[in-house]
Amino acid sequence: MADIVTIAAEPAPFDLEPSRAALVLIDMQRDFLLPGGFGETLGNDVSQLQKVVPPLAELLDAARAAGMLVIHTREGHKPDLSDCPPAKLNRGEPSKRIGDPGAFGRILIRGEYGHDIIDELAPAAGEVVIDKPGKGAFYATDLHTVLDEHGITQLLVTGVTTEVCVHTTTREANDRGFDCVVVSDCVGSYFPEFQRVGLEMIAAQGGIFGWTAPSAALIAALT
Ligand code: TIU
Repeated sequence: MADIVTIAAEPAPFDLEPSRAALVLIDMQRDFLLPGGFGETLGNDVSQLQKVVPPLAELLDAARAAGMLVIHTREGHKPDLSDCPPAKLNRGEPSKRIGDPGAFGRILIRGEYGHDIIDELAPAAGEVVIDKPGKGAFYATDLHTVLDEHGITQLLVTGVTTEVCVHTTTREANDRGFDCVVVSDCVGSYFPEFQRVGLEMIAAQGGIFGWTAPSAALIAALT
């Protein structure tokens, strides 16, 4: 692996150190991307997220070929919902709630088909999968320990949704001392306006909690 590669990023160039960087794919689950899952029960147009899949599959290939650590996360809960606080379970007026039967099994429940990652981005043998009950990937998980064990200091953050789980995870990671590059075409939102502003918020104020860069810049650096 190359030592350090400088990539074009916002708000400033980013010195990528592939041996100390992990590719993080957040919640690329059927329940968020396919009709009938959690995203749709919240009233969202799930087709908005599909455009993330091709560039993210390419970036995943490049990261694997470069030998980078790859980490997948899944948002979801135990079948008895004991790890789902009422504040989350009862929020809003969804057509169905977490744990209800959906098109792909019980919604956001671990072990159900809909809770798992889409086929195009299925974890390879040996890749880390973090099951998380919250929006952030650090809350109630061993993600920080895993990153420390691998000597990781930089995260390439991808997945869905930009303004919810991607933002929460990136903000938490920044507070925990990780340098985060959010990959602009590999994160997706149900709301185009939130996608645009969500990316701008990261790089604003001199990169207040991270950098943003397109996947092409990262793939070029890794290959
Ligand atoms: N609803 C929404 O935008 N997102 C979530 O509920 N979870 C994630 O972002 N993964």
